[in-house]
Amino acid sequence: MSNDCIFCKIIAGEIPSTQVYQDEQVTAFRDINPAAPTHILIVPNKHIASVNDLVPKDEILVGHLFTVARKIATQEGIATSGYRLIINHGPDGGQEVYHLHLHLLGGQKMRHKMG
Ligand code: DGP
Repeated sequence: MSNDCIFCKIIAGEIPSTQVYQDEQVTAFRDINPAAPTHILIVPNKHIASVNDLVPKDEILVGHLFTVARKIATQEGIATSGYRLIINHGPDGGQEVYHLHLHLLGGQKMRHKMG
């Protein structure tokens, strides 16, 4: 846990969130500023600042983020209609919170392909 990380505090329950899933490796909660009817952030429970901080031993954890995303998409009823998974990295990628997170967006047709 990083003491000055907002997502670490959410994972620990020190800051409230609308949690939709948690297991030993990851936590998922609704984005405070949703960009789509379903907008959920899936985050590793251990503090990893960004994609650049991943090491080979994190590969199973990163794969788990995706299988949890698929599970939550089913729970949310958007698995068939479709959804978008996004990881922003660094200033040009638009990363605002430096705790690795996978955005799960759905419930509407996404307007932009990229950029
Ligand atoms: P990114 O730009 O990829 O770093 O996305 C960060 C997201 O985190 C952004 O969509 C808003 C969300 N967010 C920031 N602070 C909080 C918070 O305190 N609670 C929740 N639920 N979401 C937050």
